[in-house]
Amino acid sequence: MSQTTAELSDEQVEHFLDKGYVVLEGCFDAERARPVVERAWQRLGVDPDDPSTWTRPRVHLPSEQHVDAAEFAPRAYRAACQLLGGEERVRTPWHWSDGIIANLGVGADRPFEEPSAAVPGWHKDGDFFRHFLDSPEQGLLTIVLWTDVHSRGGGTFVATDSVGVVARFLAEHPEGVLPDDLQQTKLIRQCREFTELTGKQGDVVLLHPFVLHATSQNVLRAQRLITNPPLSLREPMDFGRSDPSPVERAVLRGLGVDRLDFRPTAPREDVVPERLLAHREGRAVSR
Ligand SMILES: O=C(O)CCC(=O)C(=O)O
Ligand SMILES: [Fe+2]
Repeated sequence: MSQTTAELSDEQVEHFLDKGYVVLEGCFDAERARPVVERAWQRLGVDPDDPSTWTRPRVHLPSEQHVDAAEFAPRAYRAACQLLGGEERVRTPWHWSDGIIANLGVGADRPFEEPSAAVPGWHKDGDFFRHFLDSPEQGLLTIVLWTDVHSRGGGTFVATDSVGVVARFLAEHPEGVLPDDLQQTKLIRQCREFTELTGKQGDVVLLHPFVLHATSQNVLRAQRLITNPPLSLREPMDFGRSDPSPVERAVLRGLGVDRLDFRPTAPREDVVPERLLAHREGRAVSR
């Protein structure tokens, strides 16, 4: 990618390589967010200003409408393309849907637990495919903040040293790993650094697809609406090319090598998760 189109500074790219994520502040304003947020509250069927109506602590709404991120949040779009090695490597358009994930008080009935390997729910995203080290389906993990997200108010927990852990696991399994087999505590127990992602409405967090993360408690019972619009690659990652993307470089760094000739030993495969079956029928998922 040429210098003139680089959205992220060298420092931001280094933060992504080191911690597995980068936060882009103010990618869209309140006015643009309003219709999406108002519709989300309607579809949730609750009064945003009256937490006594929030009977389901966690709801994942199906996607009904979408916008093109390139138009809606061009800085986030450019930054995502940069991390993936350029727009030509990305499956476009990048649709941002209204498949809102609401955390309206998960675990509000018990004291807040700081992020650590001991909290439940750590996972790598991508419940819809067999995972290989070079998988193209989940090019980046992304978090769009549709409301402010406060500390102890449902900010997603992330393990900031998980990219290397997951990279080593996938490198040891060239036959691929099914989604359920990736959600094991064995991986999170190898991680030592954890953080809570907070921010303002309009912020967008771009994360390495190998970052382990977990839903946190929202003991404040604050409004917390996010989406995770996935972004995929046109081709599998290539760890042998002369100009690896920051996402590819993070994998190489995690494995402690400069280049790698990786080849899957089993076919790529789609998996249909219960979440997708429910969403195809227009049902929200609470869990
Ligand atoms: O709700 C959150 O904070 C995280 C959600 C998540 O990681 C997921 O649904 O895959
Ligand atoms: Fe996730």
